[in-house]
Amino acid sequence: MTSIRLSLVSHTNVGKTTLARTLLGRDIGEVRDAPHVTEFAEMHPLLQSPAGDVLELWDTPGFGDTVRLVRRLQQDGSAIGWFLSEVWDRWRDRPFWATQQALRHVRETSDVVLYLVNAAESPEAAGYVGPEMALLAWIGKPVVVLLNQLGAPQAPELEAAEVERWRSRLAGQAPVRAVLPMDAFARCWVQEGVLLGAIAA
Ligand SMILES: Nc1nc2c(ncn2[C@@H]2O[C@H](COP(=O)(O)OP(=O)(O)OP(=O)(O)O)[C@@H](O)[C@H]2O)c(=O)[nH]1
Ligand SMILES: [Mg+2]
Repeated sequence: MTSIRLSLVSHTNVGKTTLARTLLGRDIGEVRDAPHVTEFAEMHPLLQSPAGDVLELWDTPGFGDTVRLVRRLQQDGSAIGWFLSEVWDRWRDRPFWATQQALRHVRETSDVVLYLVNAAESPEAAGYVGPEMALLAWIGKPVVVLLNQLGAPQAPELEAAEVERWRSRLAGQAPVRAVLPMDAFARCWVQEGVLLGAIAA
């Protein structure tokens, strides 16, 4: 029996729990338009084979304040060990506490990271993406980027141009294996099939 562990990871409030609900087809967790709503990494079986193999989907707490964290890591390369072992106060240091939960989860559990971005923002405006990719690169697990919040379906050439903008923004980021449209609200089985193909690769 094999388990493959997929982890939804992103900057806080981008839509991990919402996308988990879409992929699972049921209302797990808590969704709210606020930072740091999800507190702990949580597993939900996405697919199960009769033999007992499981494709696990993990919702995780969102990253926060990674710009400050990465600045510190650039000054001291070994600081990631310090960051992961430090005791952050869950209420006073909420962004760091949640970031630590997410990073520990990825390091200890993930086979594939599904990293969401808010595609309603331009790639240039999403300043958190660079630092968060740097953290994921340090951990070294493969990353599939999902473009969430694309909005209502657009003409195919418009959507392709948008995907291309994000692809070129993310080109050269070491852990990124694929960049795919995957909007939680505009649910589409074709997208889900493409996602499973990317995970299989
Ligand atoms: N328009 C639109 N809104 C979305 C989409 N996905 C999520 N949202 C909204 O974004 C907000 C945050 O969604 P969550 O799923 O709670 O985000 P999260 O990444 O789990 O947040 P944390 O757990 O706090 O890190 C909610 O108000 C959602 O309704 C989407 O695809 N399109
Ligand atoms: Mg959440």
